[in-house]
Amino acid sequence: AQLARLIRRPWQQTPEDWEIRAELEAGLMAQDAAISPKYFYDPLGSKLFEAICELPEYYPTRTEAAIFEQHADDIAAAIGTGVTLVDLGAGNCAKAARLFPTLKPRQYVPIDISAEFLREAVAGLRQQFPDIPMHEVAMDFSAGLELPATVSRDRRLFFYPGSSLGNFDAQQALAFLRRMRHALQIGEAGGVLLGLDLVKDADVLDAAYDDELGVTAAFNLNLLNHVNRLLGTDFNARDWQHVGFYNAPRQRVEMHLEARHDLIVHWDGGHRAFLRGERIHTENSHKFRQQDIHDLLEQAGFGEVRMWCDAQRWFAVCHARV
Ligand code: AVI
Repeated sequence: AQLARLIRRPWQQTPEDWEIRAELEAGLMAQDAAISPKYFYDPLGSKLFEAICELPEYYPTRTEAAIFEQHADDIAAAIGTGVTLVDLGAGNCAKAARLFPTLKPRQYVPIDISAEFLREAVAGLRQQFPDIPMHEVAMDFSAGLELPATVSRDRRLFFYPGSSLGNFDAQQALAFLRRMRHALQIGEAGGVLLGLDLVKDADVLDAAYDDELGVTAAFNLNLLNHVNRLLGTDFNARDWQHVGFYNAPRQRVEMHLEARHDLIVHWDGGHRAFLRGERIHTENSHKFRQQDIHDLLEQAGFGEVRMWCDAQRWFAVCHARV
């Protein structure tokens, strides 16, 4: 069984339960406890993220959509039509769907870790765009970008919007871009289309990640319920509070869950005591300067970088080729 698992391709692999449990356990036992942000996205977490995107304080989704709308022709001209559109972390697929009329992709390949949510989204999209072949892939693409053979290798465009690259640290982001470049070099010349959030006033960032209605708080706290199901922990979300703020020296928004009082979390085979005020680090969301983006893409081996921004320079969309 172990050998069979090793020769399976990434899209055929579901991480074994023990691997997930080991990762979560290591994070909880670390001196500075941490849980990976990929565990936000259970079915409820994916819906809460959709709700975040509707919030007045959460400007990235709206700002990015406006850039795509305002510069649609220019962006399409830079990319060219008929690409194999590989949508990384597709979620509800809405962002890519807005590009269909101008990009006219030859194939749409949405990839997401949240299998059920993805399946539902693509079912709706197939009815709306019956002429575009779609091939959804449920996988954790942060572990590898090897795609099924049925996905065309020609002129792949890796679409990674929403500043999701900012959820990696600098080393991981560079490694991920290099992996994309490597995957693109195998086929006919392709490129990447990224959405990246730019450095701005701390007030704007603090509000975007700690909104008045508490939707981001619910999104963060829901992680504990997901971990309860995955690791069998006995977290009670009511014992924790959401903390989200911009850390200017590190150029990133940080999200944490903070214990409201002294408590002990138990799971099968382990436990961890938390003092009141102690935190579990759940997410970093890095913000970029335009020069950072150029440097990062150059270091990863990409060229012909084009960038489009909104008037306030809050967000950037960029295209680059291998
Ligand atoms: C998915 N990712 C780019 C979002 C972000 O802004 O870092 C996730 C998020 N976390 C809190 N609000 C939104």
